[in-house]
Amino acid sequence: MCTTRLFTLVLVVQPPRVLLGMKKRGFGAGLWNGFGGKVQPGESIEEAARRELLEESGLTVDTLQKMGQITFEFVGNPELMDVHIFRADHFHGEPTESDEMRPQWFQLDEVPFKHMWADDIYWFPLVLQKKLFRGYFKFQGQDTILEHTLKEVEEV
Ligand code: 6U4
Repeated sequence: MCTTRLFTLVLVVQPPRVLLGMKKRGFGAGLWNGFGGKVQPGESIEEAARRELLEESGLTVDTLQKMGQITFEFVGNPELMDVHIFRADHFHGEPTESDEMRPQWFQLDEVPFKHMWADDIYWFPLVLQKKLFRGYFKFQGQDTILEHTLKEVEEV
C-alpha cells in the first residue's frame, strides 16, 4: 500500500535573482534546491514551510505564496512525497549557512539546473511567472524521470 508524506519547498525570488541552497546532507545532498523539509505532526504546511526556511537559510518572510504541488514517486519506494512549493518575494534577515544548506544567490538566467533535481527545470519557470501548477514525477533513482505530468491550475 502507498502512503504519502508531506514536504515543503520555498523559493525566495527577487528578480533578477533567486536564493538556492546547496543541500549538504541527507536526501538530495549535492544538489541546489529551495529550502524545505518534512511537515511535522501538529504543524500546518505553511508553518512547516516557514520553520524549514528559517532553520535552513536563517530567513523569515511575511508572505508565502502557494505556487504548486508535486507528487514524487521513486521506483521501489512505497512512500510518495507530496511536495508543496511556495514563493517568497520579500524576506527578513541575512542568508546564513546551516548544517543542512549553504545558501547562494543565482541570477535567474544562471540557475544551475544541471546540479538540481531533474524535475526543477519543468516547473521553475512557472514559479517565476507566478503560475500555479500541479504535477507528478516518477523517478528511477535520483536522476531519471520515467514519467511525468504537469499542468497549470486555478488554485493549489
Ligand atoms: P531531516 O533530515 O529529516 O531533518 P527534512 O529537512 O525534514 O530532513 P528533507 O531534507 O528530507 O526533510 O526534505 C527534502 C526536501 O527536498 C524538501 O524540501 C522537498 C525537496 N525535494 C524532494 N524531492 C525533490 C525533487 N524531486 N525536486 C525538488 N525538490 C525535492 O526540487
